[in-house]
Amino acid sequence: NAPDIKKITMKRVDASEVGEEKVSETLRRPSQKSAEAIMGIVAPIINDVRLNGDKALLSYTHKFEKATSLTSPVLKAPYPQSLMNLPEETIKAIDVSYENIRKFHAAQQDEKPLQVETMPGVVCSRFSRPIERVGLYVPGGTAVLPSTALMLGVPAMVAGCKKIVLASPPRPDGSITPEIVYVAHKVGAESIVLAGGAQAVAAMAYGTESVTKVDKILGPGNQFVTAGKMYVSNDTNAGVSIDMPAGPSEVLVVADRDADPAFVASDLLSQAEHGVDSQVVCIAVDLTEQHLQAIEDELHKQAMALPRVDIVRGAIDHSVTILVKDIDEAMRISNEYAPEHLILQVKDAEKVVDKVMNAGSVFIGKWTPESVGDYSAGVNHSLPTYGYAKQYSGVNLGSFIKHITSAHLTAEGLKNVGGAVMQLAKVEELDAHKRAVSIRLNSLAKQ
Ligand code: HSO
Ligand code: ZN
Repeated sequence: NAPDIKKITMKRVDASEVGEEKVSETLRRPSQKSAEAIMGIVAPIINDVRLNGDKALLSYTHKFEKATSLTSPVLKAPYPQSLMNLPEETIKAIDVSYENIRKFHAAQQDEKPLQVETMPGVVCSRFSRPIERVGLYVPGGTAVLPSTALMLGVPAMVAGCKKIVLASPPRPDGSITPEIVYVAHKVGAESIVLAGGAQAVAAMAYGTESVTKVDKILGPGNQFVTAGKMYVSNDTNAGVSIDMPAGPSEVLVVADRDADPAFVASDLLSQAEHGVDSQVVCIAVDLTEQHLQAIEDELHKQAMALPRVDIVRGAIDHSVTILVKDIDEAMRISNEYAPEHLILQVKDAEKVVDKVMNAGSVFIGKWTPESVGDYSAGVNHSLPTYGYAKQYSGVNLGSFIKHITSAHLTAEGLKNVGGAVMQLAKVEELDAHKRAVSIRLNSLAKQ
């Protein structure tokens, strides 16, 4: 085949020429196959695993992962050292990342239960407890992702979840990459489910003979995993929740005249190499034609040297550079797009953070590539995509805990608040509610 020599370049849209509406139209995410459309495929798989357990789970792994020699769908801790043999540099890198992620998530712990006396003698509190059993999905596919195992496993461990179950599709020989086994070992995961797709989700949602049933399933995945998560979270018989809706990964880079073209290009490409469906946006703030050209040249040059250049081509094909006049306009567009990752390569980047209203995670200044957040800085890389940064947070310590509230009244407290309660119960015509108060107030009156 002749090499693809077409220049790798992003289309340009000048916001002052086309107007706001056209800009938002350009930034509309490619429409996803709706989860409903693939429900028809995943529903029978999920039901099969729910009804037939391990046998069904294994048969899908034989079929979809081609791991036909696999005889047990689960690897239980303690994991043999032979499954975690890794080069020293990789162990060190995992250890450094683990420690930074641990520190940042441990700091998210509530220091002490919150307590407020709303009226004399009426004390309201809130305290947290870990979700007992969590299932963490680590995708297979075009890249091995031990970093995702860290991003999910470390906060689960810090939160104190009693049972951490990892799931990841095995390789055709039935094995799992040693990096993932090592992370499972470090975070204290009780088992690794050797399965992918909706079948892995179903196994964790309902449990099988050898897979532990969990209370919440987290982690990114392809459309089958996502549809599977939605399906089981809607089934009240499963009693399982999920982290957030998922879509393809994306980055938005805001660059002004301070930005280094080579740095900007490298950030755009590090997202583009994730998948052909990745979306990459550059907002150019008052850049000269020469500066824009320099970014484009760098993008092409760096892309051509990448092993995943074909994936990059696919992603860059539907990506865009938007030209704007000033930083306020840039941030208006960014907030409307609500990117999973927002990179600020602008002068006084720290000050611009005040203007960020919607984003999964922000990377501030020229020395902060997104890659550091993907792996080792300490922030989480499981983030809301597809515009869901408008209402969802990324995975954090709170994703693994519940808040429980409590009220504690003294006799004086009940006297103070009882009148309001009885009046509202009267309005709602719920007499038993009213009586639960009056019966006590009467008893107090007799004392
Ligand atoms: N950028 C991806 C996470 C990742 N990058 C994993 C490298 N490995 C989505 O946030
Ligand atoms: Zn990444």
